[in-house]
Formats: sequence, structure tokens, C-alpha cells
Amino acid sequence: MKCSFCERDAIINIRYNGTHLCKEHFNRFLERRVRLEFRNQLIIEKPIKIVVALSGGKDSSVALYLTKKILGKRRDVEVEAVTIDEGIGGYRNLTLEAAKKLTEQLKVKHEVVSFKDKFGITIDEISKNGQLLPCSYCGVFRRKSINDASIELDADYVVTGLNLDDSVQTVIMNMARGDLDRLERLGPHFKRKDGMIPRLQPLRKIPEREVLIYAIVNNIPFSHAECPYASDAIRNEFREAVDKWEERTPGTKFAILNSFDEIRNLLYSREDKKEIKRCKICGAPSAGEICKSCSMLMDLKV
Ligand code: Q46
Ligand code: ZN
Ligand code: ZN
Repeated sequence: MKCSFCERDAIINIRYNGTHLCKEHFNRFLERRVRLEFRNQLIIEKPIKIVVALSGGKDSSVALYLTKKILGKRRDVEVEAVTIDEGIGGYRNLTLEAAKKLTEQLKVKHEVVSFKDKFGITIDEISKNGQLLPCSYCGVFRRKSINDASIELDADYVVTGLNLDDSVQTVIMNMARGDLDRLERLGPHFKRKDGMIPRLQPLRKIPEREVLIYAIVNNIPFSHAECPYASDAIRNEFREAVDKWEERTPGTKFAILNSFDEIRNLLYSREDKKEIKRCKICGAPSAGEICKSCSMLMDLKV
């Protein structure tokens, strides 16, 4: 199959717009949308530092690569990367290797924060002792680690690799749970609030399949390793449902995300919001007296 715009062979077909694209046109098509996201999400009025939360998987590796490609040449933007090492044998060591390779290639400063150093316990140890599934602790500790590291690095923004598929699943899951507070907190964030570094999501409109193909055709180092604890059955059900809707009506994922963006402003203006306090132990923003991370650490008796 030839590219819809030139004589070269196509490497991908884009169902939602009916085109076939060669590598060059695919790169242009994807990068244009990421540039637009940066333009919509980012305000640069002074020199800023952006920290990319780099796991070493395809999404965050593409996010770092494109952040550097699109913003790295600007004098008023500094780009660094942070990887969280949760202590998951047979997985994190592999993704960490990929993350190191990419940051060296891009000449980006790279910091690694380990759960062992920060919290005194790894996810492998928690999986033996914890009351909940490892992912419950992992998500809370990771968010805190990334936010704390970004504050220490004096970052203005954190970039995450969240793609279109992740975003849509998260929106639908929170709607199905009726969790408006969490819906409201979903990124991208446009300003610093209550000690939280705003999150940029430059890939939020890029389908997962396109992120993967972009990583492969541009030889971006990333790891295919999967976490041994990954078993989010509920998310998988939502993933299957959303994929089925998209299969039947291409463009559904964009439509859901665009609808969410429209109603988001209404969520911001709600009056019955919970008051944000400060955690009595670590000082982080928290819905209760003690933040989730500190209360989990107390349960684990670390
Ligand atoms: S790393 Fe951590 Fe994930 Fe592994 S333990 Fe679960 S949350 S699955 S994205
Ligand atoms: Zn072409
Ligand atoms: Zn706390």
C-alpha cells in the first residue's frame, strides 16, 4: 500500500481519517498533534524546567523523546527525567536499563528514586506483607515520589506518557464510579495547586498503537517488559469495551476525550468540593488529616 500523500510505502493505516502513511508523513502527523498539545497545555512566561516521568516503557520514552525534540532547543526550557524504581525484580531493572540508554542518547539529566531509599520498602517486599494488592501501594507511592522529586528538582511541570487509550479508560472508569473528585484531578493541569506540580500529557490524543509504532520506527530505546503484578482486571474490562466501540465507530476515543474536556470546566466550578488539607506527617496536600501514602506506610509498619 502506498502513502496517501507521496510515492513511498505506507507503514500504517489510520482508520479514523482513512489515510495510509509512510514513515515521514506518519512522523509529521503525530508530531504535529503533540506540538499542538504542548501549545495548549504549556504557558512559558519565564525559563522553566520540565521533568519527564520516565518508566522506560514505550509511552514515557516517546514522551521524553518528543519533549526534547519539540522543546529541547529552547533556551528557556530545561528538560530532565526521573525514573521511580519500585523494587520489582525481573521488571524494573529492564525498564531502568532502557531509560538510562535513552537519557544518555538524548543527553538528558536522569534521576532515579527508589522506594527502598524513600520509603524503606520495595513493592516485592510489600507483595509478601501488604494487605492490599501491590498496585494499590505502588500507584500512591509512585505519585508521591514523582511529585516530591519534581519539587526537589524545582520543576515547573511534570510530563507523563499517558496516551489516548489510557486517558479514555480512566475517564470512563471514573464516570462509572461516579468519582467526580478524581475526574476533576485528572491532568493535564494548567497551574501549580496546593503543592502539586502540574502534569502535562502531550500524548493524551495519540492512540496507543501510534505511540508504539512511532517508538519502533524511530528506534527509540524502550523496554517491552511487563510488570509481574499487572492484573488490573477492571481496567482491562474498560479497555475491551472502549476498543470495541472504536472498532465499530472509528473516532469514538477522540469523541469521549473531547467531551470530557468540554465538561471539565464545569467540574472545576463545582461548589461542593472537598477541602484540601495538609498531611500532618509529611505536609503533602491531602483530603484527610494524614495522606494516603503516610497512612499506607503506617499500615505496613515501615
Ligand atoms: S508497576 Fe506498580 Fe504498575 Fe506493577 S505494581 Fe502495579 S502499579 S502493575 S503501572
Ligand atoms: Zn508519505
Ligand atoms: Zn503524608
